[in-house]
Amino acid sequence: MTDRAAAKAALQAQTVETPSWAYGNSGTRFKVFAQPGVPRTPYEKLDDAAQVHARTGVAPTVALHIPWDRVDDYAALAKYAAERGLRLGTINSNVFQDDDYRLGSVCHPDRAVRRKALDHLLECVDIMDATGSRDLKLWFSDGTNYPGQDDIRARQDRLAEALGTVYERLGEKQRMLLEYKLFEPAFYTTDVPDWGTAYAHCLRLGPKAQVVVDTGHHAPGTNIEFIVALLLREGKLGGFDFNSRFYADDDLMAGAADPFQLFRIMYEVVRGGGLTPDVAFMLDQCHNIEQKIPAVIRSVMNVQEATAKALLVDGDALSAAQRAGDVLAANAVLMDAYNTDVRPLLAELREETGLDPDPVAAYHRSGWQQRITEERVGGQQAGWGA
Ligand code: LRH
Ligand code: MN
Ligand code: MN
Repeated sequence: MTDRAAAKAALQAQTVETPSWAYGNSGTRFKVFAQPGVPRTPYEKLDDAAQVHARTGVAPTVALHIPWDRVDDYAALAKYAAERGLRLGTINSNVFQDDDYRLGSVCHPDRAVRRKALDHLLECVDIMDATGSRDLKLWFSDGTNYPGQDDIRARQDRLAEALGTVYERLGEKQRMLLEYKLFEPAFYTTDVPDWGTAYAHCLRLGPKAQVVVDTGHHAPGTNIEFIVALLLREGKLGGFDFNSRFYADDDLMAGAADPFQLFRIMYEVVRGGGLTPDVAFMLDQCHNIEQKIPAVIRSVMNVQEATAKALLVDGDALSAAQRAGDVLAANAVLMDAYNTDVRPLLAELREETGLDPDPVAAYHRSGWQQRITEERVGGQQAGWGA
């Protein structure tokens, strides 16, 4: 038996963090398509994020990317967010967009470049102090393009040294989330290419270091839900960067390319007791050709739908079938939940909390898109892809 009321309570408690960069113009290395009404400042990105939260009720935090969201006064930005019912969330560091980082950042062979990268990471912790953010997300584009280019082991030593220094700087309630990615921009070795490497570093560092799973950062065919189950079991799953992909790091809307995979991931989260604030559910995606705010709303809803289905899995029936070795029955229990149309349940939940049951339609009716199209001229690029 599944408990609809318990599922609703869990859905009401789950929050999804939206990324500031999803609201800005973005593209590929071939072309960035500018859209009308796109934010010109981090403040305007918060205005748009507030629309997503107003329609969905479950997106109260916004991730920042430094320096894309650099401002003079972060406490003022946090206050601006609070006035809109939002909080500033994860601080994403950026040590990949400077000429000095051609051979890497914290793994660079030159000590001076490593120091520059480390100083940026430490500055991000200062920013967290000002914004009240809990998490620092670390993704390194570091790697090499050719065999022999640099010493693979020495680069791991340099990485460990930098991570250790950042770890020591963290406050009592702050965490660092280490994000791995198979390849790109480095094409031969990447210094944090997989969950195992991230896990090994985080394990040595201690409990404030956690692994973050970006769903677009694996080889095709990788069983991501297995990684999720394992990290949760080890107490090392810090959060997700949700997005979806058909080929590589496509950064398409979460749940768009493979909703079944998102369900399987969320089932392991539920099964492993990961539906808690200790696991950060973040979006990390770009909307290159589609309208941005409704795309973020749709993505939040996709995460909610996958979570709802995961919560509806009949755990008793599943474990009975598993104990009996009834392969088909066990699979059927999982598929029953996946094939349930959870949209009425989520619509009901929204109505109960005073929201419109259809967040995308409500956004389109709100007039916000027309307003920003008229008022904002010269929207800001999300940060890369120029
Ligand atoms: C790297 C990544 C990482 C960055 C973001 C913009 O591919 O996933 O999380 O911070 O993209
Ligand atoms: Mn990411
Ligand atoms: Mn990515």
